[in-house]
Amino acid sequence: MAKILGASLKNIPWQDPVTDAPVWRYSGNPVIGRNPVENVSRIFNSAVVPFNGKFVGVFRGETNTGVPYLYYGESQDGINFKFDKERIKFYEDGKEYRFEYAYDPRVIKVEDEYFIVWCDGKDGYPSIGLGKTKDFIRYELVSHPFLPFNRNGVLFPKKIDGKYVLLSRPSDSGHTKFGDIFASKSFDMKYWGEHTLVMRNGYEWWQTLKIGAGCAPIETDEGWLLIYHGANMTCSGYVYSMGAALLDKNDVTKVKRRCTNFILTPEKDYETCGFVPNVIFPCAALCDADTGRIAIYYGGADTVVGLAFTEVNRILDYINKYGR
Ligand code: BMA
Repeated sequence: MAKILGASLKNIPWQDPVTDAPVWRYSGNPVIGRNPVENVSRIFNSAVVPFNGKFVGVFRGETNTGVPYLYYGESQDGINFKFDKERIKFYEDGKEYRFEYAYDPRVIKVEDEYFIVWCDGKDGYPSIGLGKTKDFIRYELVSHPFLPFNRNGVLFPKKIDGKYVLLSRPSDSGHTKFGDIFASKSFDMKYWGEHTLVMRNGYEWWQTLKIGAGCAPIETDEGWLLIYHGANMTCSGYVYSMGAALLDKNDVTKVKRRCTNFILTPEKDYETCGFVPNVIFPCAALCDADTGRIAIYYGGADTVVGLAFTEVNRILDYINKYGR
C-alpha cells in the first residue's frame, strides 16, 4: 500500500467515490461559481492550502475589465469560500509592486513559508512571478525566476539536496501551441539554474499539444505524484485534461511512470461550457497522509472552480495499469 509522506489533514474536504474512475468529481461542483466578488466575474485556476485549521487560498480573479489579478479567499470546510474585495498587494523593497496582470497562481508551503507562483505580466511579457507570505496578510515579491516567456510555474513543497525546485514551461507570448515541463533549481529563490527537461508532451492525443505542471507534486513512498494538465488541438479549439505521472523520489527530474490516459477530461457542463469551453486546469491538491485522500482544485472552462477527489493507492494503481 502506497503512502503519502506528509502531514495529516483530518478536515480535508471529501466525498466517497461512487465510481471506479481514478478521479471523481464533488457532487456539489462547482464550488466557486460566477460573479463571486464585487467587480470579479470569474474565479478559476486557483490555489488552496490548509492554514491554522481552515483553508486559505490565492485565487485568479478575472475582474470586470477582463484583466486577471490575485485575490485572497478563505474557507472553514474547503468548499464554501469568502473572498476579499481588494486584490492582494505584494511589496518589493518596501514598495507596493505594480501588477500588469496576474494569473494561474499556485501556493506551496516550503518549510515555514508559503510561496506563491503565478504568471505575471512584466514589462509587457508573460513571466513567472514568485512571492511569499507567512500569514496571508503581508506578501513579498521574491523574484522573476526566468526570462520570458513562461506562463506556468509550480514549486516542489520541499527543498531537494538543499535546493528549491521549480517546474515551469518555457513558451512564447500567446496561447502557445507547444510546451514541455522543465525543472530549475535554486539555493535562494533568486538565482535559478540547472534547467532540465522533465517531461515532453505525449503522443497520446489528449496531451499531444502541450503539457504543464498542475498541483504542487505530492510526496509518496513510491515517488513524487505530479498532477498536470495536457492540451489537445481540435477543430474548435484546445481541450485541457488532467493527467498524472510519478517522478523519481531521488531524482525529481526523472519520470518513473506516466499515465497514458487522462485522469479527468471535460464532461460536465461547467467544464464544457464557459468563457473557454473544454478546460480542466488543476492548480492545487490537499492531502491527508493518514488516509491517503487527495482533494484537487481545478479550474472549469476558465469560469469556475471544481473539486475532485482521488486516493493515493487508486491513482498510483491507475498510473501503473495505464502507464508507460
Ligand atoms: C492556458 C492558460 C490558462 C487557461 C488555459 C485555457 O494557456 O492561459 O490560464 O486556463 O489556457 O484557456
